[in-house]
Amino acid sequence: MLLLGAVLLLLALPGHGLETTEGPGVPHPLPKGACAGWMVGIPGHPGHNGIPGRDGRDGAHGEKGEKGDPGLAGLKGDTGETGVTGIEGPRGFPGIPGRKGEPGESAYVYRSAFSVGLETRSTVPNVPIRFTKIFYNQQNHYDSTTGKFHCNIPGLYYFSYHITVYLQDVKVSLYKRDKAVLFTYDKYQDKNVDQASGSVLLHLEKGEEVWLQVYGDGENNGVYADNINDSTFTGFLLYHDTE
Ligand SMILES: [Ca+2]
Repeated sequence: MLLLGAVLLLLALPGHGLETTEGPGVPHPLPKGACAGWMVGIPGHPGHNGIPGRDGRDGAHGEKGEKGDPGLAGLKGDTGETGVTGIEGPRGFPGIPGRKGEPGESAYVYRSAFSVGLETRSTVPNVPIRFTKIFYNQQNHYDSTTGKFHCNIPGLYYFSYHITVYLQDVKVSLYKRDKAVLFTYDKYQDKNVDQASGSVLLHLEKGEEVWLQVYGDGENNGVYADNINDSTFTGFLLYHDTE
């Protein structure tokens, strides 16, 4: 009976209504009748800017850009390997002939030749036969006044003779430096014309002489010549000495 009497007392207190939250720790709200007469306050100053926020995330990839300008030329490269040899070209045109050369000296220096014949049959034994019909004697190494060939160029010489034999036998010799080195004998046949001949190679030193001579004391002196029969004596240098 006592508890029920307390609740009823509370419900009977004015101004409390249903505000059941009221207790000993909660301030008492101002009475409505007292706020109606207060003035509105001055607005406060704006606050300070805040601290900048953190960086945002990376953006999406952009589109591909345009092609750039060409770069500068690079350095010159190394020389390449030698190529394969090509095919030989066609033959060229003939060149202009060169000038005629000067005459050489040795060509004339080493010439020596003669070829002579008998003009009359009057030959004397034991002396050189004088051949005075000159076929060739350009170097004058044969002396027609003595009938002797005079060596001017040391070397090897070729000599030959062809004798017409008439009326008498013939014995002739080729002489070199007063010595007979070659002999030819032909026996005359009556009422005939014979020939006697001989040839030889001789090495001669400068100054040596060669000639043809009737051998003996005149008993075999049938060496003959006339308009249609010749007796000849020939000689020439084959090789000159090289030293
Ligand atoms: Ca004979």
